[in-house]
Amino acid sequence: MRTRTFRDGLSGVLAVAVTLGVAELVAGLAGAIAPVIAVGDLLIDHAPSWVTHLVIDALGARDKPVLILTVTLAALATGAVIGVMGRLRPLVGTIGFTALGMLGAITTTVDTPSASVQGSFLVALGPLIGAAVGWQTLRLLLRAGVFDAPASTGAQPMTQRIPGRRAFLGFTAAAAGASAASFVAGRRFAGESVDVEAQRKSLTLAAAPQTSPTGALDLNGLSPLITPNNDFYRIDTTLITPRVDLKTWRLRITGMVEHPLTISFDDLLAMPSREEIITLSCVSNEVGGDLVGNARWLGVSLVDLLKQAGVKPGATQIVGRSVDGFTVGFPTEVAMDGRPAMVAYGMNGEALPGPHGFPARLVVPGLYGYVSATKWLTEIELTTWEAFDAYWIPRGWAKRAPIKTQSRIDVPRDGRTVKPGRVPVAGVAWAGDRGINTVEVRVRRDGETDAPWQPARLSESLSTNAWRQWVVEWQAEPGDYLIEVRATDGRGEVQTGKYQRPDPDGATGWHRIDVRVRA
Ligand SMILES: Nc1nc2c(c(=O)[nH]1)N[C@H]1C(S)=C(S)[C@@H](COP(=O)(O)O)O[C@H]1N2
Ligand SMILES: [Mo]
Repeated sequence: MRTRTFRDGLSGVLAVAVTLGVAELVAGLAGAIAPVIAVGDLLIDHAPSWVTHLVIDALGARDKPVLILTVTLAALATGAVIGVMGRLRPLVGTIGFTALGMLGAITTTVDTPSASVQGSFLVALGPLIGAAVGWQTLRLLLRAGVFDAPASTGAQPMTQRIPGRRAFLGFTAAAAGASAASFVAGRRFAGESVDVEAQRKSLTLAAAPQTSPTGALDLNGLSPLITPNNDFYRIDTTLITPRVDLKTWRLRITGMVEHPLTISFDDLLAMPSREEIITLSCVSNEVGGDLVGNARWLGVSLVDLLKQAGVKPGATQIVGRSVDGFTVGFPTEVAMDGRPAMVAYGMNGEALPGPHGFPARLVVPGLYGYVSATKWLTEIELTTWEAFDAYWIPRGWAKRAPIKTQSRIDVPRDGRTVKPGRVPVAGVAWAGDRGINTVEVRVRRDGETDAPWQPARLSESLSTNAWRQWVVEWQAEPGDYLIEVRATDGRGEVQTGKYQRPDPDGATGWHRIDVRVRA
């Protein structure tokens, strides 16, 4: 009996594996999202934000693979239950696989990026076909799995034929193989449908030669003045990076405008371009954290685009929409106040990398990314401030989100022991679109309550929208020390030392490190 139960469970697991494999295959062929990903995305979008925070805190960058694995294991476990219950009650199998198919069909339809698929009919097809094939697989395996059935167990609908142990093993191996093969094929098709790297390479951009800026500080461990693309932090809600096809991509400008526009990538390239150095920061960045970077962005001025469309009076909010359904919203007056907000298609002299929003994204100096920096941008909608709340707003984050003044110590690292003598203390400081005037450092012996703030030497200011590097030469004597940093922005406002956590509108407080000096 126990081995029978095991075989039934295994049959159910394999039947669901076949379902997932076939769904993946059809999704790959149709350019749709695999159901496991779709369910994961919906969990991300609908989980209470405290759950999301717990998970991200516990798992860090591995949260996405773990989520995909969890959804897969949950599906397979459901299969085991359906298998065990389904032999005696075939209706359980029918209902179970119908439910799995429907769940997959609905979630993939909701989750599939609008830009990459023709019709949602095709998208829903994958999970439904997968479920049908999986259900038949289950019936076959359950029937094959009863080779040790005593003849007298009475009328059991699926136990008429007794093919034997070897047949069961053969069928399970075939099911496992079919599942794996369709999964691999599906991945292959999905990868081949849009080759983002090839498209990026095919572009020639009017970017200035990417020289290291004059006046940059160069010190081991100090963040470079321009963050290389590969080191630039990455934050988004998508489980798989959207692959946008340049040929079919369109940027639409809609809503409260005189002339709604639809712009192709070639149209965008043909417009006057500008290159701006802008520091982008995530609102989730902790004091001293690394969710911040500084890049040269190449693109078209947002104001130019808005002028072409003709913003109607009363359109107080600009909403950015991504192919993945993500949205941002920021005040129209922020875009119009002279700061170089743009639709960017280049980053540090290259086409925008896939993970950073290829082919185009919004970049608005002075605003945290979650209210402004829409990656894989597809629509800019003009509306009123009251009419719409973007993705993160109902999840508890502030609707107005200017970047707060922050400074970070890069060297020495927190907790390090250094040799006495001349020790450079260095880092970066940023203040949205307000610029950095001064940076000061305070070195205290452990237990000392007060010490003077010393001015740091700054790298040249690239623009008011970019961070500045800073350095102080410290004559270190043996002992234990606390080192703190604070910046003053271009308006003369000193960075507050009052600690506040990142939610709801950005962390404040001075970055502080512990350093030991030993001969
Ligand atoms: N489509 C999309 N765009 C997005 C996001 C997202 O989840 N989806 N995250 C935003 C957030 S919270 C930040 S901080 C920035 C990060 O941009 P980066 O990944 O290029 O550093 O992108 C913004 N744009
Ligand atoms: Mo963010």
